[in-house]
Amino acid sequence: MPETITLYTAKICPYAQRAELALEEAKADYTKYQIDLQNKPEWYAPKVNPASKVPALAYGGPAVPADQPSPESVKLAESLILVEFVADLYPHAHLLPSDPVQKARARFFIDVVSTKLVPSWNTVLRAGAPDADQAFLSAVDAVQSLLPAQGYAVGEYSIADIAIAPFIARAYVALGNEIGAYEPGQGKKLLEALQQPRFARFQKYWADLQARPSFQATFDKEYVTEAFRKRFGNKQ
Ligand SMILES: N[C@@H](CCC(=O)N[C@@H](CS)C(=O)NCC(=O)O)C(=O)O
Repeated sequence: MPETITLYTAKICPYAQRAELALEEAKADYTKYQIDLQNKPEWYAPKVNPASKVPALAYGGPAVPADQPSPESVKLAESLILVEFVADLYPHAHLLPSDPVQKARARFFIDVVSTKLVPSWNTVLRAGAPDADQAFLSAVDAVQSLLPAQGYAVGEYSIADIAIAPFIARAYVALGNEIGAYEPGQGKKLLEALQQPRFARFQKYWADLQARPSFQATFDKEYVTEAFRKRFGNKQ
């Protein structure tokens, strides 16, 4: 029986949503504590995560309020590590495929998300570059090429789907609202590009990810839209 779990999270953060998705999928009993990233509590870095980032998780130790973390609980960080930790704690949720080939495929898919999709999306959102749109579309293409004919990233829902869903969700919010480091109008153009028939399999995959109750329980679209507008909105 797993010990007490407190997740330090923030609704805006795609990495934090990964940890939430894993806990929801596992139907874990846990406490969620929102960290205001613009005004972090002074105890957060010294007592929970020295990197001062979300997500972080406190595991075990005595029952204490989330804002008074105990030195006796284990503190863990890094979204993908937390997702695998939750998968290990709750094997009945089958988040980590038991078949070695499927497990390797799930991890390979995550590698493509980490090395292609996330960096290219961050360039569209934060930095801008002449070929940013094309790089993002080619990352989506790379993801799509790994998808089986139907189902999730490796068939059954897994850590691979948890790794990607929060980033696709925020990409749609940002592009649909013209939020990002690009000229106004480019967001809609990129969305239209994603609607092309060549991305039909990706579109179906995204629909399947959104339909998941765990996704609905962990993605506050209105909140993320407003938070993104404030943080990454076009200044012109
Ligand atoms: N590699 C980390 C990245 C986590 C991360 O960058 N979180 C951001 C929010 S999305 C954060 O907490 N940044 C610290 C800050 O904003 O001060 C992970 O996968 O968990």
